[in-house]
Order: sequence, then structure tokens, then C-alpha cells
Amino acid sequence: MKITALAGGIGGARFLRGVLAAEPDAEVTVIGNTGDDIWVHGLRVCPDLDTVMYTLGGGISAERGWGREGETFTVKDELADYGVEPTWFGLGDKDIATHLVRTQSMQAGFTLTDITAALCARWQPGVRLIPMTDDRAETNVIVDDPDGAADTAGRPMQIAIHFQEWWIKYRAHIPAHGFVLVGVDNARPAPGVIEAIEQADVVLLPPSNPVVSIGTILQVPGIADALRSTNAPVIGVSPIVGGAPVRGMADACLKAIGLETTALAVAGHYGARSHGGGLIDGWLIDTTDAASVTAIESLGIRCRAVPLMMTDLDATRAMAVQALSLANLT
Ligand code: FO1
Repeated sequence: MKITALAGGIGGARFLRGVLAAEPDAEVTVIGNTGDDIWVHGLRVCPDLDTVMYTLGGGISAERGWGREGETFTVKDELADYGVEPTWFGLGDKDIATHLVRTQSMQAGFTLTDITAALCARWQPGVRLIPMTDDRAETNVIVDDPDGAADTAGRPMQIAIHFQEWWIKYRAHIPAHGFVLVGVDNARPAPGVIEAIEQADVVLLPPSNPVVSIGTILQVPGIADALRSTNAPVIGVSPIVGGAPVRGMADACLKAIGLETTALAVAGHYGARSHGGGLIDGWLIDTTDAASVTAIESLGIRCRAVPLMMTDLDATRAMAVQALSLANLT
């Protein structure tokens, strides 16, 4: 069985562990979000690619959900003592090795696709991890200037800050007026991305952030259309349970694009492939949201309410089984 998943960070990576447990013999391709990527102290950091690689490769910090287990932050502290920004970014000492390999390889002319494959040769994540694009496409967040700058009429100035600054330094607590994926118009899907969607037996949208993770991947020209036209069923898993994100700050992102924080709203946002150009055929929601099954099915999306809390591998595997069942694959 060929499974293709579009994945963001922590939630997506954890769900993929369940997919591999449910279908150990499947050929799994993960298309990773690179909109979060950032240059930090001259190093290229790819948070969502690394989170998938470390989580499935056994190196992830279980406590944080990102970065390495047993991490130290000595270099980060030394940089802070020099007063060098960004001091807010959690640059781990072990993690720096990954960024050094990636940065040196980029400087040598290798593509992010090739570099990611090389890094995964060490970690053996059990999936083929490919970036959504090898080109620059960087999520920026439009906010009122945190330093309070105002225009001549006294209105707050709006500025664009890197997604990581909004996410880490400001904890998404300053309202986002919108998100801009800088460079995406000239970005092409990385080699293998379109084929992985077209040739899959099923395409999965894990419970990643629908705006800044899955939504970002879908903005790369060609990817959303490939989802609309693939013969494979497209099944999503709601990242929203009981009106709140299971983890992270998807609510702040959904609010920024004018969506309610509900499993129903996110299903409607993706839309039904069977109706006017939507992207999904099925949608797993949590049992607490069971009352929404009928409304979601009325959108033309097959819906099932099952436990969606990834409390352990068994729970996550059960979710993956349900997603594949919704695709009529089990
Ligand atoms: N998340 C934080 O909340 N604080 C951090 O300092 C932080 C550092 C970091 C370093 C490397 C990396 O791969 C991820 C890191 N993350 C951190 C997580 C990251 O901001 C998010 O996981 C994604 O960008 C959103 O999914």
C-alpha cells in the first residue's frame, strides 16, 4: 500500500507513528512543510522536517515534541551572552549538528530534497520525507508592530514577522492579521511531491495545523490541484477537538483567517472533493464532536467520530486504522 501524508510538525509526526504501526509494510511518503524554515545565526533550520525525522527516527524530545532528547543549550546561552539575537530561538547543541550539515550542504549546492534524504539516512524514519518545495517559501505573519509604531493617523503600523518569531517569541499571543508565504509564487513542488500524491493508494492530512502547516503545503503551486485530481481518497484528521486545538495554537491561526475553531469549520475549509473543488473525501473527528458528523456529511465529506487523543502508540495506531478504514482500505 502506498500512503502519502502532508505533514507539519508535532501533531503530524506523532500521527505518522500510528500510521507506521498500523501499516508496517506500507510505502509511506511524507511531504513536509517548509514554510516554518528559518535562518538562525547563519544556520538553516527546518523545524517541521526535523520534527518528523526525529520523531520517527527515535531522536525527538518527548517532553518538548521538537528538538532532540537529552538536549543542552550551551551554544544558545553563549550567543545570548554575546547579546546576539535571536535569543528567543531554542537552538539545541545536538540540533546544531543537523543544521550545520544542512547549511554546509546547501552552500555546496545540494537541494533540500537531497539534504533531507541524507539526514534521514542516519535517522531511518521509515518514511520517505520530502520537502514541499526546494525553493524559498517562508511563512510571515502580519501583526501590529509589537514596538507600538503608529502611522501619521495614529493607527498601529502593521509589519511582517517570521512565523517562528510569532510562534516562539510572542507565543502567537499578538493577533495575526494574516499569513503571507513569501516566495511561494515562484516555488515549485519538490521532485516526487506530485507523483507521491497522484500514485498514492491514500492521501492523509494528519492533525497538523490546517493554516500554517497543511495550508502552507497546499499553497505551493500544483499541490492542491494534485489533491483534487488524484484517484486516491484524501482523508483528514481533525486537529481541533471540542472547540480547541489538541496542541499548539491553531486557534490563533484559524481566527486570523476568519474561521471558527471547530472540527466542522476546518472540514468546511478543506471542502469536499465531491463538491466544487474541495480537497478531502473523509474527515475523522473526535467523539466529543460527534454531534457534527451529520453537518460534515452534508458537506459531501464522509465523517466518523472516534477518539483522537494521541495518548500513546496504541491510541494513535487506532486513529490511523480508522483513517484508512474511512478510505475503504482496511
Ligand atoms: N518551539 C518553541 O516553542 N520554542 C523553541 O524555542 C523552539 C525551537 C525549535 C528549534 C528547532 C526546531 O526544529 C523546532 C523548534 N521549535 C520551538 C518548534 C517549532 O517552532 C514548531 O514546532 C514549528 O515551527 C511549528 O510546528
